[in-house]
Amino acid sequence: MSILFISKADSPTEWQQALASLDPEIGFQVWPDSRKPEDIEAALVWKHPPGALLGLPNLKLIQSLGAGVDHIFMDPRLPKNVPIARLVDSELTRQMVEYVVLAVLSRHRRLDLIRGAQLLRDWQVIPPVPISCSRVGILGFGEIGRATGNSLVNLGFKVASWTRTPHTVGAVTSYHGPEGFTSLLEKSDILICLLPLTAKTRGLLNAEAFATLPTDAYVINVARGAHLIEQDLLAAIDNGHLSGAWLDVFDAEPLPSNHPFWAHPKIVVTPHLAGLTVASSAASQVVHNLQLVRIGKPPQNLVDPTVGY
Ligand code: OXD
Repeated sequence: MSILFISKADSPTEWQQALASLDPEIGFQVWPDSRKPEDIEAALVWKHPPGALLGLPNLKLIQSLGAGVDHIFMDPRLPKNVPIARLVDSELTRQMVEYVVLAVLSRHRRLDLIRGAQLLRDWQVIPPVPISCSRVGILGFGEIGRATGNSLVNLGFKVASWTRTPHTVGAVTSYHGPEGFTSLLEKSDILICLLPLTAKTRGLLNAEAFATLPTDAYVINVARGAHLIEQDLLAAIDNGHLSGAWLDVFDAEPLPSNHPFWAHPKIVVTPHLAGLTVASSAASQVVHNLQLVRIGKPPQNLVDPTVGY
């Protein structure tokens, strides 16, 4: 029995080796060269072509190769009643935390101003502001949000989080629902988006949300480009309300070369690299999920298709 691998972004060789080192019995087929559809028990996917998961009579698991699963729901012809699992991996989480902490600290210590002064050969001392003056708001508080929140709290930041439904968290103030969203925005000098992309979160970072943020606030988006209305962000930065943004995800990826974000002095652009799945770390979860679905149990990190994550 085998796993079907569909991804242009991940290495099939690394995945095949990582899976074989854990269970040499697992066969491995790479789309579109898969020859034995009846052997396929699990599909390991990142942005698979619509319809590619049909015609697999023994498919028991659709496993995302990333933390997000919005790419799976973009397929209007998904097979019915096959469980879908998110990837929750300690290495991926660690990379995301590193990236967000980098962006938050760069903003907090005003690396943009320091670099600007360097380019002018200007020995300008930009004094650090007290860490308590940089209030951080995190939208989305799953595995990655919690780990990020804890790291920022440990550094001394005042952190709040927002989720769709109520949640309790130790040192982090929590908000939920539409009113909580406004309350969190009003108190976020640095706003981090780590939300899953669903019909309810698409376009949430829009002109109204930006206007609710305090003057001079900074936006970090490491979730999906479609959470944010790009023109609204540009307007809020260019009219001086927001001080800038740090973006890893975009509406169109790769970001077109003529896009205004590339050369904007107040926007940092990185090419969707905040967290990249490492096969040797994540493969054990895939094998474990395969074992679970084989005995009729739900996989770990099961997605609820009614909410989309
Ligand atoms: C993911 C991503 O979902 O890298 O893991 O965007």
